[in-house]
Amino acid sequence: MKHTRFSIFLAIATVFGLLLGACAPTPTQAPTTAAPATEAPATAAPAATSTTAPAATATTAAATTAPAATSTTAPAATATTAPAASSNLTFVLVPKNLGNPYFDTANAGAQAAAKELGVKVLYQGPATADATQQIQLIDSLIAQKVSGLAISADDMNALVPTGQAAMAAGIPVISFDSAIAPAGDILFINQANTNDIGAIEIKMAMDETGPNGGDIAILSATSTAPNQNAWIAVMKTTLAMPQYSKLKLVDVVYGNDDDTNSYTEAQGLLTKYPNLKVIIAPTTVGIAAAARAVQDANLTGKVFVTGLGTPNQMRSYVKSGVAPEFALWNPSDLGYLSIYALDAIATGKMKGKPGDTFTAGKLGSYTVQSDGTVLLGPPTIFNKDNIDNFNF
Ligand code: RAM
Repeated sequence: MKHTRFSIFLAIATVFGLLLGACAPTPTQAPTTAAPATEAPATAAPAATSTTAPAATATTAAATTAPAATSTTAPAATATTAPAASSNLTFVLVPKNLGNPYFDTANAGAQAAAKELGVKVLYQGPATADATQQIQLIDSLIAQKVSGLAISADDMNALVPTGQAAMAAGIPVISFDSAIAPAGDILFINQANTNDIGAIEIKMAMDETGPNGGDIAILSATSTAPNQNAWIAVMKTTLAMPQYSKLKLVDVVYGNDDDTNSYTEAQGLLTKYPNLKVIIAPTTVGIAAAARAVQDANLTGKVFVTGLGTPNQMRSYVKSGVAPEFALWNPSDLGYLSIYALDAIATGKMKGKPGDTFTAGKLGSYTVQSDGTVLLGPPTIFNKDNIDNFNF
């Protein structure tokens, strides 16, 4: 599937190659805004239109979306502090949402890669982790003829037509962190093996309950988040294994990667399930909010929290015993690797097909796997013994 799709992309890209070269945004032309949340929803291009949008349509879209872009709130400061580019390539790192330290750290790695590669990387995302907002933003970036997109998808399938529209306009699309379905991108930069991430979370929950097990609940991100949903599916399969028969999953709730929502959902779990032993939050936003809720409810030592978090957000909870252990990869490396992969595709160093290899600076060499993914590496488990060795 990816082979065929990419062949089409390449053919179109070749046709528009010179045009793109001539029209590639200079630093001053580069998109300077994000937050499509403030744009009128009516300007959102419907998926069907995006699917077949030729370059000419994209140009038209530029005219219609440009005013909205200039009137929206300024993007993250990083977008304006990107290093001076030595080439005319402008890539955009699109997180699920802005204001999430996890993605800010991914952007720090992306900026380091940009500096090394002599390209410009903008950091623009929706205000909330919402696929409709994310699609509006990406449509605007397509219209502005950016040189490549690295996207953490808010919805696996909803973003396919948008990804296809970008590629039809000669803009390479990769997903990172949270995958677009294969038809909508060239490859996916996966932070760690999906099965490993799901299984580790159940193992950590069992570590926290001890051999007697007990009730556990999951506090996730959004209900459409491709990465969390994949991990939850693995968690459910893992729970069916005999060694976890004493863990009982009583609920799955969604905090939408919003701190306040996540805190409220965690409080709800604590109230609804008096015998709850562990909250597993496979989201850096959710795990920090759940830990705070347990601490505020004076349930430290009675209810434990685990899942995926950043060491800086979780340090105090590890030390107080609210969250004795949790896992994550290095988000900075994820952003760094994503930009190297995108640059390798945009500059023709590789097509991004299974079996293709590329070099990612300090991280070394990577190969695109048969399923169209590039694997960053195994996750790290953090606990009181090692957490002070990490600062992100
Ligand atoms: C949140 C986001 C992100 C996920 C991490 C673990 O920051 O949902 O997509 O990978 O948690």
